Parts: sequence; C-alpha cells; structure tokens
Amino acid sequence: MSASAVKTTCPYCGVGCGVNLSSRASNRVVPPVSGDKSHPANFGRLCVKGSSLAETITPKGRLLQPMINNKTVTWEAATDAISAKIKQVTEEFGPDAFAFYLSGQILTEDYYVANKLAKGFIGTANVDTNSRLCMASAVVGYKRAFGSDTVPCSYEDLELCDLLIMVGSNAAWTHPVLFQRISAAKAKRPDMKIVVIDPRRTATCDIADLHLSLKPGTDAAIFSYLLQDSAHEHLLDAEFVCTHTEGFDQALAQAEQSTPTLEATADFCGLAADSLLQLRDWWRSTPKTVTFYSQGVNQSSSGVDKCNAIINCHLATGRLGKVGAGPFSITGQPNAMGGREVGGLANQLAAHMDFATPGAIDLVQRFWQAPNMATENGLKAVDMFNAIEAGDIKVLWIMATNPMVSLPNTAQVKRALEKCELVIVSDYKMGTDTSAFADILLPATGWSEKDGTVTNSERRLSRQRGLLPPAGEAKHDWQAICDVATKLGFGEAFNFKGPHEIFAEHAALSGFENDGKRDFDISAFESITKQEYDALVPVQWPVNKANPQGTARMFTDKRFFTPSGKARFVPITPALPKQLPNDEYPFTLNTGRVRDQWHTMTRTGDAASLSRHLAQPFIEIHPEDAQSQGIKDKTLVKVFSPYGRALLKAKVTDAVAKGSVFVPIHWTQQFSNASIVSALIPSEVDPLSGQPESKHARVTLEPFKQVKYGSIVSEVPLDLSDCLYWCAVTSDHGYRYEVVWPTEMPIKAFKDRFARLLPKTAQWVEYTNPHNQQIRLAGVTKDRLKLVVYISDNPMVATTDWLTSMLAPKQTLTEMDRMALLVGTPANVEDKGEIVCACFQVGTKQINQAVEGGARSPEALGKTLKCGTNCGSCIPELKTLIASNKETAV
Ligand SMILES: Nc1nc2c(c(=O)[nH]1)N[C@H]1C(S)=C(S)[C@@H](COP(=O)(O)OP(=O)(O)OC[C@H]3O[C@@H](n4cnc5c(=O)[nH]c(N)nc54)[C@H](O)[C@@H]3O)O[C@H]1N2
Ligand SMILES: Nc1nc2c(c(=O)[nH]1)N[C@H]1C(S)=C(S)[C@@H](COP(=O)(O)OP(=O)(O)OC[C@H]3O[C@@H](n4cnc5c(=O)[nH]c(N)nc54)[C@H](O)[C@@H]3O)O[C@H]1N2
Ligand code: SF4
Ligand SMILES: [Mo]
Repeated sequence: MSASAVKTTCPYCGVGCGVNLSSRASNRVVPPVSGDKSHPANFGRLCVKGSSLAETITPKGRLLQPMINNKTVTWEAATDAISAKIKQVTEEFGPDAFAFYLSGQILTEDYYVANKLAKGFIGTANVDTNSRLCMASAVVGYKRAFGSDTVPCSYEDLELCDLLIMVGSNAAWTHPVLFQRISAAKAKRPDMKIVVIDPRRTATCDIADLHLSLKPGTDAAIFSYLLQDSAHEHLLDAEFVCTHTEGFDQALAQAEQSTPTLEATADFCGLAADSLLQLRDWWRSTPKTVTFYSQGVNQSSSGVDKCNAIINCHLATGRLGKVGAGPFSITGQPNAMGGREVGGLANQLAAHMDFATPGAIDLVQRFWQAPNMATENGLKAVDMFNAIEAGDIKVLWIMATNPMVSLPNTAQVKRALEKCELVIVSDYKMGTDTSAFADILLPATGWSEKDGTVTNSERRLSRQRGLLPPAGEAKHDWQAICDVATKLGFGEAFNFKGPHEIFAEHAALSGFENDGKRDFDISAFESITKQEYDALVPVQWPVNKANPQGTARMFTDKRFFTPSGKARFVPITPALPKQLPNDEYPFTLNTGRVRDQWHTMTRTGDAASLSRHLAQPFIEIHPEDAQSQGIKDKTLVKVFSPYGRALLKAKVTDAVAKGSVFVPIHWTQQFSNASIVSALIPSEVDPLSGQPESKHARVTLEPFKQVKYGSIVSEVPLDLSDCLYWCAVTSDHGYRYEVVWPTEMPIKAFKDRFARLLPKTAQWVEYTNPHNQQIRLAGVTKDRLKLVVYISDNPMVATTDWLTSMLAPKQTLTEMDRMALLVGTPANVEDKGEIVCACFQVGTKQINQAVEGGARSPEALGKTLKCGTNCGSCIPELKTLIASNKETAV
C-alpha cells in the first residue's frame, strides 16, 4: 500500500498550526495527525481539535454533486444556471443585485478570485464575509490608528512580554496552542504577569495573576483610564508621541473627561477599585506589555472604539514595534487575515486598498484590466441580508459559512433567504441549516483535498496542501468561481491553471505601484512557480525586496501608513451595549465558544471524541439567579429575547456573574431542535465596522415544568420531532439522543412509538421504578441491542458511552448485559464520568479518584492517567477538579 505525506496547516483557528498529514492509497488519512515541529506557529504542538482532524475526514454527510432544487445535476448545468441568472438580474437591475457572502475559512486564492469577479468584472462591491462577525472592528481600529490594517506583533511577543493583558479572549479554549505557549513562558518566568479581562471566569483565568470580571461591555473605560493615568504619571514616550503620532491632546482630554478617577472608572466597570489599581500598577511599571484582544472586544456596538482605546495606550507609552510589546488583535478563523489581504470585505477594494484610497480604483482597474469596476463600498453583512429581504439583492452566493446559525436575528436571515430569487450555497457538507435554503448547491473540496494559502494571526502565510482527491464531484471553490466567471464572458481574466497562478497574481497586485505606500506587500512571490509554491515555507508578510525573509514585527521604524506617516490617537467615549437588560428581559446574554467544537459543528460534530467534553447545548446561570428563577442544574430552560427563543440545559455555576448568562454558539438544527443562540441576538452593529454585537443581548429565563427527561441510544437514526426538545450527541456507535417529553405521555405510548422501529424478532425488556418514576426500556433481539430508552422525571447522567458501545457491530448480548441495560450501569466496565481529557478519554470520576489517591497536580494526574499530557487543553479543568477536591477534603 503506497503512502504519501504532506505538511499542511490546520483548518480551524487563527493560530495556524502546522500539521503533518499522511494517507494511504485507500484515500483515507492515517490517524493520528501530528503537529509539524518545523512550523513557527506551533513547533509541533496541536490542540485537541487539531489532533482529532483525522476523525473528521469522513465521507459521512459530504455533498458530492451539484444540485438544483434538490436534484442532482452536472457542474455544466449548475454553472449555466448560475451565470444565466447573474446575467439576467445584473442587466435588469444593475450589478448590485448580485452578492457574495464569503468566509474566513476559504483559502486566499478562493477569496481573491471571488473578490476580483465581483468588484472588477460584475461591478459590485457586495462582497462580504463572516469575518464581518469576527474581526471587522479590529480592522477599523487598526486602520484608524495606523492608516492600515496591520497587526504589529508576532507570537513570540506573547512569550517575551512582562505583562500580558488578555481582553475578551478565552484563548485556553479558542487559541489553545498559543495559550500553551503563553503558559510555558509563564512557567519559565513566573514574574511575567497575566491579566484576564472578561465578565466570565474562564479556563483562561487559570494562568492569570488577576481576573477583572467587569460589567459586560465596559472595557473601553479601563483603557481610557490607563491613558490618562499614563499621562499624569509621566509614562509617556514623549519623543514617540511628539514625532510619530497625532491627536494625542484630544484623546487625552476625552479620557480625562470620561474616566477622571480610578474610583469612577472602577464604578463604571463594576470592578473593585483594588483590582483596577493592581492592573494600573502593573501597567505603570511594565514597558513590555502586550494587550491581546478578541471577540469580547470586537463583537460590540462600540467595538472599534474599544480597539482604539487599547491602541491609544500603546501609542502613548511607545509600547509597539518592539520586542514583547504591542496591541495584538488575535484572529479567529484560519484565513480571516487572508480575506483581509485580498480585500474580501464590502468596504475594501483589494490588496489592502479601499475605494477611498486615492488612485486605488484606477490602479486596480489597470492591473486587472477590469471592464466593470465597482466604485464604492458594498453592503456589510447585516445590511446585505436586509437588502436581500428588501428584494434589492436577488442572487446570493454563500460560500463556506452558515449564516442561518451565525448571523444575528436568524429569523430575519431566514426571511431574507426565502425571499432571495437565487441562493447558491458552496459547502462541502450536505445538510446544513443554511443549505436547506439553497436553490443551487455546489460541492466544495474540503481540508485535505484543497490546495492554497492561509494567513494566521501573526501575518504568517502558510500552505494548506491537498493530499486526497476531491470527494465525488467536489471542486475547489476557486474553480467553481472561475467556471462561472468564464460563462459570464470573463474567461481570459480567470484562466488560472492552479492556485499558484492565482497566488502569483495576488502577490503582483500587492506590489503593483506600491513603493512602500501600502503595508501589505508580498511582491517577492509575484513570479512564483508551481514548484516554489508547493515548497513554500511559512513566512510573515511583508515579503518583498526589502524584506525577502519576511517581517516579524511592524512599525519598528515608527513610520505609519497614514497620509502624514504618523499614527493617530482617537478620542474615546466609553459606551455601554445597545440592549441593556430591562424588566421584561432582566438578564444579559453573553455568547461564545467551547473547547472541543468548531462553530456550527459541520466538522467537529462528526468526531465522537470531541462530543464528550460538553455534549449538549447549555446556558450558564449564576446560582442565585437559578434559585430566584426556580431553575435547577441540568434541567431544561426556555430562553426568550425580543427576537426569538431557545431551549437549553441549565449549567448552574458562579463562573458567570449574577445577572449574566452564557450560551455557546455551536449547536444547530442538525444537532438540536431549538438551541441556536443567534436566534436571540439583535442586529445591533458597530456604526463604523458593521460588526454585530453578538456578545450582548437581553433575555428572560423560564424553567420547563412538567416534563420527563429521556436518554436514547439507537442503532438507527430517529425522528424525534414530537419531542419538546431533542439533542443528538455524536457517538462511536449508533445514535445517541437526549430528549424531553411532556409528563403526560404514558409508558405504553413510548413503547408503541418505538416498537414500530424494531424488527419483528425483537422484544422489549423493561423495568419501572415506582419510587423515582424511572422507566428503562431496551429493545433487543437474541444477540443484539437495538434501542435503549431511559426516562425519568429528573435529568439523568446516564453512562452513555457504555450504552452506545453496546451497539458495536460485534457486540453480543449476554444475560448480564441485559440486566445491566436495565440497571443502567455496566457490569465489569469502569464508569469514567464526564470526559475531561479528550485525547486520552479520561473522565471526572477517574480524575477525582486519582486526586483522592494523592495525585494533587496536573503533572501527577498525567503520570497516573495520562490526562493533559498530549494537547494540554484540559489542564485548566484538571486544576479546577484538584481544587474542588481539596475544598471538599477540608
Ligand atoms: N474551540 C474553538 N476555538 C475557536 C473557535 C471555535 O469555534 N471553537 N472559533 C475561532 C474563531 S472564528 C474566533 S473569532 C475565536 C474567538 O475567540 P475568543 O474571542 O477567545 O472566544 P469567545 O468565546 O467568542 O469570546 C471570548 C470571551 O469574550 C468574553 N466577553 C463577553 N463579553 C465581554 C465584554 O464585554 N468584555 C470582555 N472583556 N470580554 C467579554 C466572553 O465571556 C468570552 O469568554 O475563536 C477561534 N477558536
Ligand atoms: N452569537 C454569536 N454569533 C457568532 C459569534 C459569537 O461569538 N456569538 N461568532 C461569530 C464569528 S467570530 C464567526 S467566525 C462566525 C462563524 O460562523 P460560520 O462561518 O457560519 O460557521 P462555520 O461552521 O465555520 O461555517 C462554515 C461552513 O463552511 C463549510 N466549509 C468548510 N470548509 C469549506 C470550504 O473549504 N469550502 C466551502 N465551500 N465550504 C466549507 C462548513 O461545512 C460550514 O458549513 O460566527 C459568528 N457568529
Ligand atoms: S490551536 Fe488547535 S485549532 Fe488552532 S490551529 Fe492549532 S491545532 Fe488547529
Ligand atoms: Mo471568528
């Protein structure tokens, strides 16, 4: 059997880790994938999502052929239909009747051709992307300050700084390999200080010296205060401020007015004065400071101002363009940066030029030889979907994003998609919440099949390399776009033989008439050959004649890309979220990510090992709020906002503050009937960036009374649409569901309902416990388990891994197994409890036992159980379990 191997880049987060991938002639990837030791982002490390990649490369659920109205068609027919409709609507209504809605998960080459087709050839700037929901505020923040969208820092600055302020980032779960690098640096230099600013206590707080649990949305005030304090304490880098910046006086005057004192600031932010004092003292005494910020900052109706409040502090103290210092916006998606570079946002043109950049439209037109240049900004995501609902946009091409789950106010998104005359969805999966609204579905190649480049959060270009052939008739996204472009009559400009030719053109445009005027310049690659492209090693842009080996740090020369060459201070007035709690909706809803799932679960949702950490959608509620609302841990809660509702399991915890609740973003209608958190989120956006305020909504909570909780394990998938609530949990064998039924349903009704699914030879074994109202039913044949249903008045913690393992094809049923099925606990099989370490599948019960046995540190636990010794993502949770064990021991 012949094997082949490539070095590629992880398709998940913006850390951009290098991955070694190998395959056999059977066209399957050989697990496990490993970290690439030579890649400067991760030096061989991977997190649990990265190390589980092989499990997610599965033919299951792949979209294999183009479809029109759910009927399989040829690519020829699909691209004919698309180009004909684009022609018709653009001729009749103008180019803006067409729009692309793209994604930070397509490759730079895909992005480049989409942007070129729309902005240069069809003639519309209606090219927006899910990056609007992600880093649009960070982009505008940088541009206001630096005149360019430039991330100044490198990952090593996170290790070399003396003070790291992490704002609105749960990097322990969302950028785990960076978090490991930071943890290792701190272990080596315990004097390095880490501050986490987040209303929630997260796994990231595990390494923090200080956690500021601020009132949601109040971050700008902290930095406004630090600015005025720096000025009064003579911490300013006066030479830098005078010579290389402008607007300082106005920014300072505003800061003095907005945040006159420490006490006033602490009060605004809901912080204890001494915790803010601690941050201030460290800020005062630590020149090597990095502020690392993410969605807790960006996803806000004043997100851009928050970014500039942070950058102002770094400019004032000259803490940027230096080793171990800078305002570092971390990007989420693997290629959000690549999208920014090609100009794949509605308010960008191309190659870090805007429509407003003098001469840019003409420059790009000449470079592209474009017949129909767009001349002004297009519509940003939320406005775009409003325009679709209004009927102004008539053809929408969605690529690699799932707006029915990720855009705010999903009820509006649904109305827009229903109204749109032609919705094209390019995805590599068959059934997504968005593809349900597609008129035309285009099958895309996925990671391990695709070839191209991505840029990570530190401006580092890396190759994603394909290894497997395309599944079915899947095509690369860039190819699909070029096919349509050709049918629209633009064949000559889209006649690329491979991604290397697209990359070379993109590189040439970045250097075209640039002469140092624009930050983004990779002109060193303008003549790259296929061989060179295939051998490309990770490198940080700019990569040009002046910097042939790339550039680790920007602004070391103190020259900025504004007309004056000076960086700009921006006066900031701290603002609160738009929709604050009120009598009707008394809770603040915060949203975000969990450790082992990626976005809308179209990939991580396929891996059983990734589903065990947090199996069901949940809502974190403070114990006092739970009590006042009559909500018990693990029970089902109805959550209402003015925009929609969701059903979620309560997780009662003091990690959230009183008055706040937290819900993860991942669960879709493919996994649960009513758990999409974006259904609750308003379409409030930042006026400058258009980024939605996805972290702040208002909601009300209601317990679900008079229900029965069920756990089901089945050999075949089940239709559970008659349940009040259902959630599917991916397992290695068969299908697992958690459900909720109305109390009135009698046991006979259950049996009748499920008996229909069983073969004639099957029989029911059952057990009813009259004391606790538990019912246990198992449908078995002579030697096989077909179905198990456990029902109880209270939420159960069933040993479900064991139950699903009973469905394994080779399993035969002994008498003891049948007994065990009814008792609900396995005979002779260890019950691990909830899985904490996904790499080695180690659960809470095992960990607690080991802690009681004397393993009082993550290292000791690692020695006994191996947990935490591979990717390390579970170490914060191990520490929590150790701590809670100590507490109970006391
Ligand atoms: N496991 C996993 N990792 C991922 C992803 C994933 O889906 N799963 N997605 C990737 C993507 S695209 C992105 S954008 C990144 C996002 O990475 P992060 O931004 O780290 O992730 P989030 O969980 O969205 O939000 C971070 C934190 O912001 C906090 N927050 C909420 N409101 C406020 C506030 O007002 N102020 C402050 N200071 N904090 C606040 C939340 O409590 C939360 O802990 O993650 C990337 N990595
Ligand atoms: N409430 C709330 N909402 C949020 C957020 C939040 O924190 N809170 N975060 C926001 C952020 S930061 C982000 S980035 C978004 C993410 O939200 P989405 O972009 O909607 O989520 P994904 O699941 O990543 O969607 C990617 C889709 O593309 C498909 N796909 C993967 N690779 C390819 C490919 O190469 N080609 C094609 N054609 N398809 C592919 C996948 O199967 C999947 O269907 O959610 C945003 N929405
Ligand atoms: S940290 Fe994890 S998800 Fe992010 S790129 Fe690295 S391996 Fe992939
Ligand atoms: Mo994101």
